[in-house]
Amino acid sequence: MDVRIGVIGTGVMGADHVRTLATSVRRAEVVAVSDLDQERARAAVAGLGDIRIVEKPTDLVAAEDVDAVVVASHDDTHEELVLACLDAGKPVLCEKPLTPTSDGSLRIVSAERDLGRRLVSVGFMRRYDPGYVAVKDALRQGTVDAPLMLHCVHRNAEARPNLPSSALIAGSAIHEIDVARWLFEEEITRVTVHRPRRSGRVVGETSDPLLLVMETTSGVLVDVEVFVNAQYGYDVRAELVGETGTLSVDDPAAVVLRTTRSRSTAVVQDWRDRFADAYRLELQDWVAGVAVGQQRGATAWDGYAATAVAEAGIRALETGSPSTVHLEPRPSLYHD
Ligand code: ISE
Repeated sequence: MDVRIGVIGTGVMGADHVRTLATSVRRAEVVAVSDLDQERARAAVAGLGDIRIVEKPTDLVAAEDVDAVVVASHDDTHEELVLACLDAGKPVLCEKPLTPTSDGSLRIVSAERDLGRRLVSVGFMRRYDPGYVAVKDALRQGTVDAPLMLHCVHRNAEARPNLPSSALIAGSAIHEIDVARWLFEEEITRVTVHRPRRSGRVVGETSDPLLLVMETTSGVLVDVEVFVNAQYGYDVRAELVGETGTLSVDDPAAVVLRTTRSRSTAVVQDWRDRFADAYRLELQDWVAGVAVGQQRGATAWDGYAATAVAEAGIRALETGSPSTVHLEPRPSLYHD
């Protein structure tokens, strides 16, 4: 039987998920969507068959014909909606960040621990990107021996005027925070944030770019350049340095153009192009897991830990000093 899905939030990511689920994911059926903006909800389901629009998101969670929920609404709404899914005993895939503060994520972790089973997955889709997966596999096989450093680049073409500088950490670098925890299977303990000279292309007060330096439990150093007004396009790369070699992830460009003494590849415009496969594979794995009663992908604990690291980063940004990550003990529900 198909998994009947309700999607809350039909903005950029939510609309993308509705389309991917409805057209490219096996055993998935989108039955309902909900958005504050009814017009936007209607546009998101247009041409995708019989999908109803539910005004109140909590009604969508409670609906009898909804087996599982995708939460892609504003970050501030995540906690209430994920908790409602836990109350209803329904699996939920929540977009990153799980919540804006670590306290909120911890309340979700506690609710899930009390329930005694994992129903929450967090949309850290890079865990499904074929490039990052290949790096993790190679690392596991010992191809470059022990990891020492991870250099990351995270550039967006442009951001909205006056984006809070904290969003570069909580909204963008949080992907690298999750990638580092997932690759090295250990926690990040300390974060330092440097502010290079501000780009003259930034509209408003945003401190852009930023350079984060993070340390893991075993002493691996992870540096992340976040630059959200880089102008030329979307560019996400990483190079892991091991004891005997390096592993790099770059944009998987489809076509190499050779013409009058030049050789070039295109740069994509945003993350939906760059990570289209990752999003599809993430949704496919989530649906396959729901169908057999298993939680897949990043857990609520991963969401909490990433938010706690982002919080330490924001403190480091504000104070100009290194900041220690505070984590509560990990409940046994998340030990595997
Ligand atoms: C956005 O929300 C994402 O998740 C993208 O992957 C990231 O590159 C972008 O900076 C965020 O705003």
